[in-house]
Amino acid sequence: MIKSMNNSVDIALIEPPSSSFLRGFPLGLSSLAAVIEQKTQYKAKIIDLQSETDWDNIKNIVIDECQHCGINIFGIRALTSTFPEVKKLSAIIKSILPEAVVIVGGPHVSFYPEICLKNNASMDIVVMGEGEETMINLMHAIKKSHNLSTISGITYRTASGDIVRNADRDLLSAEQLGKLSFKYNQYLPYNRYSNNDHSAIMITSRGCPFGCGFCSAARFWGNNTYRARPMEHVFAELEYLILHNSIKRIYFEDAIFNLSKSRVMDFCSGIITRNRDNPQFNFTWRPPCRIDLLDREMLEMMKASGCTDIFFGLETFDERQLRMVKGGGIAATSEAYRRYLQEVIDIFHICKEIGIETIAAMIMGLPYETEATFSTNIEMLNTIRPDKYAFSVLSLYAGAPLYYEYSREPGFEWLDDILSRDDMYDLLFIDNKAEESISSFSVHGSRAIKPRYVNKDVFYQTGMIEHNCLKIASDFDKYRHNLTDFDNKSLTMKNIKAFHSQRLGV
Ligand code: B12
Ligand code: SF4
Repeated sequence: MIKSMNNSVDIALIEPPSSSFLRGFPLGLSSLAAVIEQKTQYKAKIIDLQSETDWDNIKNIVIDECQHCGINIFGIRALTSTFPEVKKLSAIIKSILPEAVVIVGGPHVSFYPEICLKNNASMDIVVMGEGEETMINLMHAIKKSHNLSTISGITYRTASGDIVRNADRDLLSAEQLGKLSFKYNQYLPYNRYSNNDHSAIMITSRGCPFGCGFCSAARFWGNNTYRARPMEHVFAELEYLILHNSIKRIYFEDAIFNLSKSRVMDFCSGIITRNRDNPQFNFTWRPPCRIDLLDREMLEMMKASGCTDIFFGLETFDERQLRMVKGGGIAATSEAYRRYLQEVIDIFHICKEIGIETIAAMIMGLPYETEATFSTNIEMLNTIRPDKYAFSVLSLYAGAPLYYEYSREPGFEWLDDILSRDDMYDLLFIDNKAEESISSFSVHGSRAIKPRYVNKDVFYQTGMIEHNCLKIASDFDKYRHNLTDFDNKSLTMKNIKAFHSQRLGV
């Protein structure tokens, strides 16, 4: 068991290296650091390695923390995309300090904690789901060499090597969320992440009730439940950011921001009133919204309170795909589907009219994808003309309903131990029947499709380029006749690749 050392920092919380070009303020680790310091006598620090690519350097950082700072407890955040780095990092920690305790948490490990520990000897404890309360108990137990058997929310390796999964932990109530500290600036300076626009990210709620097929966040945050922080707590954080940390722009990162109309209206009027009382309380903001829960009144209030743009997860406009993957019954019947499309058109129209920019996020490669579904999407994008758009290729994340559907297929295993990121995409094509034709995925169930080339090089670069969606449509038309084996029945991966290769010149 771990020795208790008299060091000034007791735990290093690490955001691992990330190959994604998206990097941001580690809110989750900050919340853990804050709660550890608020509710225990222990000290935490955050090490952000998101942009670090040099593993010698990373090793030196770990050596420094272990040998010079005397830290012997490490907590690492694991996403699916960063899991290979998490493994490498935990192995390095153990090679330098074999008696270190390595705790992992976050969306990737939470759903399969036993397998994660079984396959990774350098990891000692998995924290499942929401981490704050669990970390408080865990810090006390580790520091005092107590038994871990009574700590809910963890899976751990015993001294004899057994892997034990304890009971899940109850979620924090909305009231408890309202007591969490948000003074994160002491761990990492906001301006390190603010891209010259003096921005910060913030979350006003946890969870979402909709359970869309591709989404793991809804299950991660408590099986499709939703908890909103008390409004006064949200405003206390906003005041801290705007008035005390010179933040001028907020990106809200809630799973769903506009679940309740009255909450959105209260939020907007709260901003307007505070700004009237103190003109320094002035900022612009961008929320993620579900389009079917918006109306003109809300949009006008949002605009009046500084909302400049909205991120819409639209994903697809195809009726069958919407019915299958998008929660909320928006395509439960053909009539509902038609109403939904009209709603989308109306909301985009209102946004344009009142001057809110729109960002449309689409998913490529959902079950039943064909050239026809892709064309439907392009057509609709041409109708609504978002200011920006993003196409991503479907990723299968543990926790997402589609993941479980896929996992019922014969031959499916949780393969992460033997996978590098590259292998993962190959192995998802395990029977390879689906490799060429997206439409054949529907025949074989809801397959994961995330071909290497699409994810790593092509779609990401293309999809996130922010320009008018007409561009992609016209490019598609321009290149499609060059695609020799386009069979007009299915949009093949090969063709998508060819299309984007030509377009990007790669
Ligand atoms: C904000 C956000 C971002 C931001 C900031 C990320 C950051 N560094 O924190 C940006 C835009 C940069 C981003 C980027 C990406 N993101 Co993101 N992001 C989110 C989002 C919307 C909120 C995350 C958040 O801050 N939540 C609030 C905090 C409090 O929660 P948390 O970080 O999860 O931490 C809690 C628990 O997970 C747990 N915990 C987490 N880590 C640890 C570690 C230990 C030791 C312990 C004990 C506990 C613990 O305790 C914390 C407190 O309760 C989530 C969706 C969601 N609503 O959860 C997606 C999400 C996390 N992102 C996701 C993805 C895929 C990505 C990208 C890979 C996207 C891409 N294709 O490039 C990149 C990867 C970036 C990276 N560094 O690796 C997925 C991850 C799915 C998965 N299984 O891996 C999610 C779940 C969204 C989804 N699609 O379902 N993201
Ligand atoms: S995609 Fe959005 S609306 Fe659907 S379950 Fe996830 S967070 Fe909720």
